[in-house]
Amino acid sequence: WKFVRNAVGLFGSAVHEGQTKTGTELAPRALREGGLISALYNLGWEINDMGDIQGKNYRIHNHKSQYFRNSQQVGIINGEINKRSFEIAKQNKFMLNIGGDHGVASGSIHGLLQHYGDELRVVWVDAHADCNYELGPNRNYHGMPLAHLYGSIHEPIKGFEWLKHRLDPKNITYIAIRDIDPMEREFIREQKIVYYGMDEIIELGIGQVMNRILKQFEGKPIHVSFDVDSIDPEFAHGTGTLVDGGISYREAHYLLRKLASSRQLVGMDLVEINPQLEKTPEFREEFFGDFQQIGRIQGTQTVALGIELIASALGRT
Ligand code: NNH
Ligand code: MN
Ligand code: MN
Ligand code: MN
Repeated sequence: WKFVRNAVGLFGSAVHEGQTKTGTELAPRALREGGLISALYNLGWEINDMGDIQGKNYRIHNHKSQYFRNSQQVGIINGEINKRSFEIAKQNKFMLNIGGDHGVASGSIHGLLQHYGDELRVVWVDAHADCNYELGPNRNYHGMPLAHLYGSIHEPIKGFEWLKHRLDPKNITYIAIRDIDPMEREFIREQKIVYYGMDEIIELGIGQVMNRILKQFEGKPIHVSFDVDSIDPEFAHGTGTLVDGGISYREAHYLLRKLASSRQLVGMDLVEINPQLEKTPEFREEFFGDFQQIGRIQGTQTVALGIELIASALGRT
């Protein structure tokens, strides 16, 4: 695999249909308005901005969901995401997918699998394992995209006809998982999936965790799927499924910088930012004073954090 290190292809996935709260569809716009593009430009990247995929344009009337909520709509949207992701990877550019709920990751990762094949490795940074199948506990697709990619969902689902490639569970590692459903727990154990939950992060330290991951994935193209709920709610409050006891601001940036400096990072999803769930305007105003370090970032705490996380993944030191 070859890769042009200074070119990024990006698009927003303005989607909330993978779960029940509205607001995640606002994140791509909020990140753009907050100064994302100039932050990347200032890091020296050539930027191919493909615009946003609007989930609302794919609404299906009178359709019965199969398996999970909004299944056909989510399938069609992910088909679009898949196309863009593949397009970007084919040009050997960095694939940046700005969500949206985490359901958008089956499309983006599938596009990379189409280009990189079995070489692709995935680092999934999340409080959750997102590999529920059958009915799962909630029938929300954002808790299921990995089950789809692992091949655990056998039923053909309308809208997902494009989904062909599989992600071997050997080629993924989880970081920061701490709210795992019984079915997921069993799958992780059975498949011997490598994971670094909060206990492992405390015991080894994030430095050793990253050393191990980079050794495990040596020489391979790596995609990071970053769910902001991996981070402790203290630093990332604007997201729909808060789980206490997450990784810190420092650990999050460190791990992304470490992936960036491996020179193997070829893609990123940044998902689950929900600007609607952020704290009061007073809090925002107070908070924004602290965000002068990269360009002119504006927005809520979590939006500003999101821009910084992307910058770290793209080589900010
Ligand atoms: N595991 C739960 C479910 O399947 C929650 C998933 N929520 C997430 N995933 N935010 O990252 O619905
Ligand atoms: Mn997730
Ligand atoms: Mn999550
Ligand atoms: Mn749960």
